[in-house]
Amino acid sequence: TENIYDEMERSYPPRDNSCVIPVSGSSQLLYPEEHPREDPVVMARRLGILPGGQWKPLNCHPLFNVAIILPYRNRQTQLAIFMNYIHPFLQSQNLDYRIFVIEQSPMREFNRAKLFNVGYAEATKINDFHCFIFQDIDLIPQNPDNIYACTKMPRHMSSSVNTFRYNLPYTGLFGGAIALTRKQFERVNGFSNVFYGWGGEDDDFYSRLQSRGFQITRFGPNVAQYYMLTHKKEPPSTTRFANLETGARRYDTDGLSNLEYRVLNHQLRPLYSWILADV
Ligand code: NGS
Repeated sequence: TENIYDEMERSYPPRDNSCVIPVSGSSQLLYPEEHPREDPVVMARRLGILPGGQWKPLNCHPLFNVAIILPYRNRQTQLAIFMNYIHPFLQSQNLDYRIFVIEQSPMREFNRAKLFNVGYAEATKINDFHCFIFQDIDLIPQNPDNIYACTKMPRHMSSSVNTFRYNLPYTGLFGGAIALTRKQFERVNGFSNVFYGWGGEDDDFYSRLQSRGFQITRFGPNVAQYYMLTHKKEPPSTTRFANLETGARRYDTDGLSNLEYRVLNHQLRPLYSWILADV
């Protein structure tokens, strides 16, 4: 696991008293059920989390500055389980982080990719984040060595999920949880905005990366283990294949470059920054 550290793209230059990321090398998996649920206000106070779900270590200089972007609609229990679990997990890695939940207003079909773009745009207004984790709230990282920070290459983080019996279903899968630096994300113009409904947006994003010459990286299957919280499957969108086929024409014009949305509401909640957006 020591070479994982060499693959990381630091947000801050190393200096005296830089934080270290403890690498356990342990294969002991964590499960969300084993984390006793705590009231969010109590947890924030106990762990020193600032309003809006921000934290950084105070006894050393963090090496990584990370925004975690979570698209959301209608999954209250999963959100609570995720937050209860993820803060101690991130703190154990000594990251300087902030969590954003981007909720889509009820009007249209869910657009995961566009919500990622919105989260990126809103986070960037607040702070000069160096690294972005884009991920679903139903995915729980099970190995504390799965560092929630960026690598030199865009990284597919959730390559080993329990529902696939910890196997990668196909090489080009770039869904679930991914990590990109601000530079990498800007280079591909973010995600496409046209993928309403389930499926395809992650495949389109993978093609964007390939078209710009990016190699992607993954940590080993024992490090990249995730536990998926169960829910019923969404019906796949009927337009996803057509959007994928014509995707390449839109890489430069569809994404961060033409992003339009309305923020309907926002709050600094104890464990995360909440943004309600009409997309
Ligand atoms: C592909 C989807 C992806 C999706 C992946 C895994 O078929 O968006 O399955 O889905 N692509 C298309 O529909 C074109 S999963 O089995 O995790 O539900 O991420």
